[in-house]
Amino acid sequence: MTTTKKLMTLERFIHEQEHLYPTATGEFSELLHDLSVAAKLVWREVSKAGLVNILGSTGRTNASGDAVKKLDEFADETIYRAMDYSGHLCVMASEENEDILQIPEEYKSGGYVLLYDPLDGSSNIDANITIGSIFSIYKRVTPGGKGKLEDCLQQGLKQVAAGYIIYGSSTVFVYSTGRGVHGFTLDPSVGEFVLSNEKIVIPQKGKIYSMNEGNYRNWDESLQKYIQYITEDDKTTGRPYSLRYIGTMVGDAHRTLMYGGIFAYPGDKKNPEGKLRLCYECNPMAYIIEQAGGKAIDGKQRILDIKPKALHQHTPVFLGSVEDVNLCEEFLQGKR
Ligand code: AHM
Ligand code: MG
Repeated sequence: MTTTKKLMTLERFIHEQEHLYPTATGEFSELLHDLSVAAKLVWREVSKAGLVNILGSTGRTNASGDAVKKLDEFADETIYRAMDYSGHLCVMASEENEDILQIPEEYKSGGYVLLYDPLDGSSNIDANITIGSIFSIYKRVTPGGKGKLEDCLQQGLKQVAAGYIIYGSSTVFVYSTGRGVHGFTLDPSVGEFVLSNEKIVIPQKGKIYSMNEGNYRNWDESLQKYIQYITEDDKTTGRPYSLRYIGTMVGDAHRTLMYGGIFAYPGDKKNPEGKLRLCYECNPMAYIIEQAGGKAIDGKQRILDIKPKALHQHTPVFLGSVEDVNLCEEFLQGKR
């Protein structure tokens, strides 16, 4: 035997990480394992979407008023069904459902809470463009029995884990349990996620901005000034920035995590709270970005400090490299 390099699957990594938490019961590891199974089932369906009659709208709208695609429904049900039986969760909530999702009567209720966006970027499905699933795990705050809305409406800083699965040119499972951010790429030939990016660190500053500039006219003047500034020519400060926008938060945030820069979905004159949901999209992404050494704010405060009032609440979001978010914040607060 000549090599000592570990073949690090997600399974093994989770198992080895467990030893870092002396009080760990293994419950939490099982949750992450079940999520990875759900991710593979969703990936399998996403990757053959063009082959079977699963594309297109069902004609219904979800709790946030968006058209629901069939793959959204599949992902929503698959994640719920992969997670409902373990006895570790007391309640779930999904972007596709108005109310909290109870654990079926026949299964035990546990100490954790799962919030998820089953298929983010659904408007991109028909064009074969990157989509993803996002998740957030909290400890329950109610004493026992069935979980309640209160368990789901916790500040993002209370997350004990968060992550996403990006179905792109390859499928990558990215997660954090508060000790850095790690990425695992799916090897489809064996159906295993293998460690590809250990301890991901976001660059301090990037050269890319990512926001739907079609909304420019409705943005606040302070944000328009920021865009004018970063698109000016000045090589000494790394300007102009390049614009990249997929329209799938998972994809845009993942690129920002890997390459640095800023991703934002601001509020505007039509939608002061923006489009993205605090509990399903912004909190988990803010957790990942902070864990990787970046920053995530709503323009006035840290995303993770916001106390949610409703499951489907929206919030403006600006996240990415510390220097880029700091600069944007200075503009937003009228300091530049
Ligand atoms: P959804 O597909 O889960 O409904 O998420 C909303 C998506 C985000 O992924 C993305 O950042 C945003 O909507 C894009 O919105 P827009 O088309 O207004 O730029
Ligand atoms: Mg979404």
